[in-house]
Amino acid sequence: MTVPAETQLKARILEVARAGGAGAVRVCSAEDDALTRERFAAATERGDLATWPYDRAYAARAASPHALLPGARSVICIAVPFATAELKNAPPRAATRPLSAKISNYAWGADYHGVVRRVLEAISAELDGFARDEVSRVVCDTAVLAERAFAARAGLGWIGKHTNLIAPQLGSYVFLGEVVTSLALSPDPPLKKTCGSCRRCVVACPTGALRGDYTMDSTRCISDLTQRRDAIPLELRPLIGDWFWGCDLCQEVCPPTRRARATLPREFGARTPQETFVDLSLMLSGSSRSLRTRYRKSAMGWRGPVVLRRNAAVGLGNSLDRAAVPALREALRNDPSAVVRRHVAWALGRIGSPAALHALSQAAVLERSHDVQTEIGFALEPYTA
Ligand code: B12
Ligand code: SF4
Ligand code: SF4
Repeated sequence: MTVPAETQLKARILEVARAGGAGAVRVCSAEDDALTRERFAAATERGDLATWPYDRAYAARAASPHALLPGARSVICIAVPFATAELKNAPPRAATRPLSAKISNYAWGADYHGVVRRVLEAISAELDGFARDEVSRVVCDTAVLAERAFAARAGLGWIGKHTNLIAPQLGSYVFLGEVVTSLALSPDPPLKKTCGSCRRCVVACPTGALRGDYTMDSTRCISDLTQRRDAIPLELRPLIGDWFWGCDLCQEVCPPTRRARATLPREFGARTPQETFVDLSLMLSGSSRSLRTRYRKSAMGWRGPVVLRRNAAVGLGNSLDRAAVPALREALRNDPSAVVRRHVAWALGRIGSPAALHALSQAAVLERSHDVQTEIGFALEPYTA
């Protein structure tokens, strides 16, 4: 490609990306990334990603854009900011809704996948139009690619000790997306930046998931715990605190992210304070059909209604509020999912009021699931010694 043609194409890519909401766009080569392959494989071998179906073969694919598009030569990486300024004049959540829990700000408002994908498809159309052929493939979240690693290679930002990519001026509250293309575009250089001696995120993480060496044990991360499909390990449930979905703590304390927080893209920002938390009793009593309809278009919907009700049970347990007992008692009797009833039993045990213990003792007689019976036993144990 001639230099003027490339300059023109890159200018056009930048234009459509910015028009769609991207805050930064950079390019890197699509060559396999051996360091990423090894780091990714090491993470799977340590067990950091035990809740995900990742292994050494997956790591090799994630480090190779060619696996997505044979003949790939470049990767165009974009960052779409979603930092949302604090909602001004919002009453404190606890004052208005005591039995509620927080949603991580990446899941407020519209599901980001659609928004990021639209920008990527606009870039892809420019590339295909330029080449008069299909020369590109879009990637956001679900395709097998180590997105942070390629974004860092393109100099879109650097990977912080909280493992998120931090983009200069935008911070880490950015979604990433890529267009892999067989066109050869001149690459941008990576940044020469690290976190230096800062360790704020490591200190702020309540579960000890961050090691401080730019790696994390995802199985301890609240974001993972609230998204996994099966039972949440008993010892980690109290550490989830009042998070219902995802967690922002390591990014809230991150200096470059804090500085960038003033950015307010409308597409993701919560429109009302009610979008930033959930009413736990209502969530727990929601039917699968109503929850599916309500959360279909949000980033919280993809794991389905059982996970939402399970998280509600954990939040109610962590509230330690006796007002949660009627909703929990009802769910212990009637929720169709054994996974949900297990967490409900735990929550009642954690609250430990006479009404909560009575509900557990009644359920011990009627419950048919072995797993739920075991949880009821654990929940009653401290009170029967
Ligand atoms: C699985 C997954 C998760 C898992 C595991 C996260 C993890 N850290 O691995 C869980 C559920 C925990 C998770 C949580 C979140 N996620 Co997530 N997640 C993914 C997903 C689908 C795959 C990530 C993956 O492959 N992880 C495996 C690890 C080994 O790979 P990696 O993260 O790329 O790590 C690389 C670097 O850390 C580097 N590395 C390793 N060691 C070292 C050492 C040094 C010195 C250095 C510099 C680098 C380095 O090499 C690794 C291999 O590539 C990606 C989308 C994608 N396809 O990439 C989104 C993605 C990473 N998630 C994203 C987001 C927004 C989140 C949350 C912020 C959501 C929330 N608020 O709850 C949290 C952040 C939690 C956190 N502190 O990381 C964004 C990240 C945006 C950004 N700015 O970085 C992504 C890119 C989705 C997107 N398209 O925007 N996520
Ligand atoms: S998202 Fe929360 S739990 Fe996960 S690493 Fe960050 S602070 Fe820790
Ligand atoms: S809080 Fe500090 S150590 Fe953690 S990612 Fe941000 S700059 Fe890096």
